[in-house]
Amino acid sequence: MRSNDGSRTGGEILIDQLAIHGVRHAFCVPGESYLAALDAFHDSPIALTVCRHESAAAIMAEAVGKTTGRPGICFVTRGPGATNASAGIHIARQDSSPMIVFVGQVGRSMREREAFQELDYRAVFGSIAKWVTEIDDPARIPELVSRAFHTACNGRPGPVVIALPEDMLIERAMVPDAAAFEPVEIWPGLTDMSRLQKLLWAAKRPVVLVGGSRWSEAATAALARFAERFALPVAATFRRGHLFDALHPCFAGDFGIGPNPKLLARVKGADLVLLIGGRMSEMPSQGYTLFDIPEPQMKLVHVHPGADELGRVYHPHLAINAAPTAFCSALEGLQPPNEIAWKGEAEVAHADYLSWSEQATAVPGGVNLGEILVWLRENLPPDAILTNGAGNFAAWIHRFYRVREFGCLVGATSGSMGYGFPAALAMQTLHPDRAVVCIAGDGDFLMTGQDFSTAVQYQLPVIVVLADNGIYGTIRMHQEREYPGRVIATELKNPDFVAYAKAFGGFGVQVESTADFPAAFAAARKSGLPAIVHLKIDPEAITPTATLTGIREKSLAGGGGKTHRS
Ligand SMILES: Cc1ncc(C[n+]2csc(CCOP(=O)(O)OP(=O)(O)O)c2C)c(N)n1
Ligand SMILES: [Mg+2]
Repeated sequence: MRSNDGSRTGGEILIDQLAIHGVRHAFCVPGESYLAALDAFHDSPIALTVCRHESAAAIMAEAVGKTTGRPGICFVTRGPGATNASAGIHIARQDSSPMIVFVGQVGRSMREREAFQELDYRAVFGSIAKWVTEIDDPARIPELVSRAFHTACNGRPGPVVIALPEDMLIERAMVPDAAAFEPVEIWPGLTDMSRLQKLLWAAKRPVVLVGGSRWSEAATAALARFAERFALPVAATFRRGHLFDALHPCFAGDFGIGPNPKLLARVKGADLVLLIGGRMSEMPSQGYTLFDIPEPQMKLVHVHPGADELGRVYHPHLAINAAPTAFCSALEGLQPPNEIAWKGEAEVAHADYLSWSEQATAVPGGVNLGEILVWLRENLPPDAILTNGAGNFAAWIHRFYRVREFGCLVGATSGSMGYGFPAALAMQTLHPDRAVVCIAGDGDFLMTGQDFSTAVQYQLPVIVVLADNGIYGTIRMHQEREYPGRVIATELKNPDFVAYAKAFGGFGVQVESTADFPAAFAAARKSGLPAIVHLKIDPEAITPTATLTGIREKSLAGGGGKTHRS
């Protein structure tokens, strides 16, 4: 209850700051450690979603940060609540997403006694979060929360963790609010842009790679115009397919795990690579084999909002410290050469992409995930949002689905299983009128599948297309490659996923043949409920082009594996 003497509790001051900074949604698992903050939500305009597990709550917040560019907000209790949330915090770090996690803390007078669920958050999250702090004085909440918003968004975005001692949240203070924050734009210098222009004028075989965060719809549109004017092939790095329309005539394809060999050859053969926003980390760099380290064999122009990322792994020929938003708008000022040396290459690259992704490959079993992704790309509206976690099933998404609009593919570049389902819930919360489809593996889904109840509770009609092959397929694939025939700890005994969906109050349908998918999907949509479309996938169909037995036999013929990871 608000008092009328002008003073506010720490909890009230805190939630007021969130509203001022533009927060509309927050995600939590409650704890007695932050009851006073919860109580302040009661009268606030912020919609609070209560979840079943902190990993889901943290992933939902991360997905909001990832797709809006403004910090996603999550509240968790101390100790086990905080450690449960750590997966989402790690994703926000690796994926460069702005996020603020508020964590309960023991009362100030008890600290350092290892009181009930006490943790030293600075130590626990010190190497994951961008900044960790603990607020001791309610009068400093406006200052420190304002800093948290700026820190989460500025430069390379990332997660901030703020611990809230229980007694601090009920203490009263008279303190003015902070002003609303805005992320600080980072513009490239004029010299940067004229050097880039010179490099482009001298190039023979340039390619553009896009990734990272700090993009916007306007930035992707500006990039598309630049690509058209310069006839440049543009590829999207691992799980960043939403940064370039897959049917744009300059789109060269998805550049993640197992890219189109023609695209790989194109990037390897480029004399100029313009890398915008990404870090070119392990997955897109094909295990750090693509560019020589530290001196890339081609001219690398690296555009990144975080100054610390420039020269961290690769020494760029030209380093531009800029956010993709500002950089792409500055691209409008560049002039293409009169004679484009690489004329026609974007068309060839796009044709290579189209033929690589056009038709699903044949796989063993009654259900072909590739054909289902082809059906989805042809039948979902262009603004439908696809989300995914990690597992081999994702290979079919990246190869066959065609992402058309900004924000329409939401995945974890950190490869965190369990990501897709909570991310779908977050997307449906932000966009109640859009179709949201989560493509999940059987292992992947059950890492956060308990929050199916959250979908039902908040009437979020997401559709999970669940590729059930009865194994932790990715690991089994590596196992057969490295230790052929020695299967261990990769087999799964699954629940009846249709009954699972129904037990929670959702809709479930099983698909045993590809031809049955369209009707099953239509029934799921028509139900208006959170739904699971349960695909029975043959475990032999381990990638779009390889079978488990094939991998095992190849490995046995080659002398028993234990060669290398790939
Ligand atoms: C949180 C987490 N734990 C473990 C892993 C290691 N891992 C990567 S893929 C995978 C198996 C995925 O299985 P499933 O979701 O069934 O997909 P499939 O590969 O069978 O298509 C595992 C265990 C991970 N990436 N993330
Ligand atoms: Mg599986």
